[in-house]
Amino acid sequence: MRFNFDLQATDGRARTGVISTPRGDIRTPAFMPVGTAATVKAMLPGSVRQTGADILLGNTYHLMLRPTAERIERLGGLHKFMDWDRPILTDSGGFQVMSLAALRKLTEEGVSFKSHIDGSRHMLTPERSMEIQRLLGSDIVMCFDECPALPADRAAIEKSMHLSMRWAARSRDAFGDRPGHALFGIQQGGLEEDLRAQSAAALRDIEFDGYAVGGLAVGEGQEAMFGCLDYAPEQLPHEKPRYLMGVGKPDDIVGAVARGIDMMDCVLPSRSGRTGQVFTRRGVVNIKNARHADDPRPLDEHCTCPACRSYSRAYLHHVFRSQEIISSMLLTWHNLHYYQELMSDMRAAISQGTFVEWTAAFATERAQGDI
Ligand code: PRF
Ligand code: ZN
Repeated sequence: MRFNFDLQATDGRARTGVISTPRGDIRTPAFMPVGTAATVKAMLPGSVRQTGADILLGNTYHLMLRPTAERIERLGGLHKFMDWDRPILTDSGGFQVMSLAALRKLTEEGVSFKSHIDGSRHMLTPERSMEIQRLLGSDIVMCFDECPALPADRAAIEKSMHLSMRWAARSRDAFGDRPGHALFGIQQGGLEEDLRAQSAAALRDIEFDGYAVGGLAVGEGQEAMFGCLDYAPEQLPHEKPRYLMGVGKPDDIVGAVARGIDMMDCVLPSRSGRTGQVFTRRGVVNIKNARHADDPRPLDEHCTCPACRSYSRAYLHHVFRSQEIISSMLLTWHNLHYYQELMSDMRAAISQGTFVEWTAAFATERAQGDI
């Protein structure tokens, strides 16, 4: 069975469809929970699935350092290792090296660095990243790229983009022909429209199964990011999935979908679950706040997640303050459920041709603030 994207409906620039893979379908627009270290923190895989996730994201950088890709391969691959049998997309490692590793050295060949875990020396190249992602058994493999932090001057962004495009060609060659597995290219070019266009042209020439918009949500702010998303997705092939990497807050996600993005990932719902930040249809709630201490109501009376079905705000406040493990479990579940419901609501609105009305209602409800 082949990897395929079936674009089913569009509404303005927003799109809905299905990516089919041998490990199951991915309904788009799709949100991918982050399972960096072979776990979505505080959640069992079956629970992640119950929130509505079709696909998880894993990380080359973390897994190559611990427990190593070779060990995961010996143990039967990442899906078996973590007990998630649906699709997994893996990021290629370059972005995480730049944000987490020490003593990084960037050359034409790749990046050498010291592990943030034990200081050991490693090298990532396009070829090694492809090998690691193959050993893991990743269904959607990302090209090895470099993502400059913004703001950066145009010359630096241009140079980095060209390096990423040479690495994209090497990634394609090293990936080879692997039926049922997909390789996605990653567009770079900062906030420069012409560099984004050059990057898109280079990637289209190489030919990928899907295309990511990289290099955004790196400090430029929402307005600048949306400014770039007004043209960047349109520069990429219409008939292939478009993935915006590392985004974002609920309103970032809605704005990205409105501009033609099909896939996203972000640590925000899971990480916020562990820090007491809760996403609801009426905005963000901090469960630590004393105003919840006596509140018998659920976080969100319409939400059907276990945190809302069975527990009061008072209980969630108590277990958070007491640093009980169940606090991370319940709040992560709620946040992931909220994100997946957001995606399924958008898919339905796009199918029905009511996406503009849906986004207006989304904004109105959030403007009301918490109950
Ligand atoms: N490249 C890769 N991974 C990423 C990014 C990127 O540009 C970003 C940028 N938001 C997040 N994760 N490979
Ligand atoms: Zn809930």
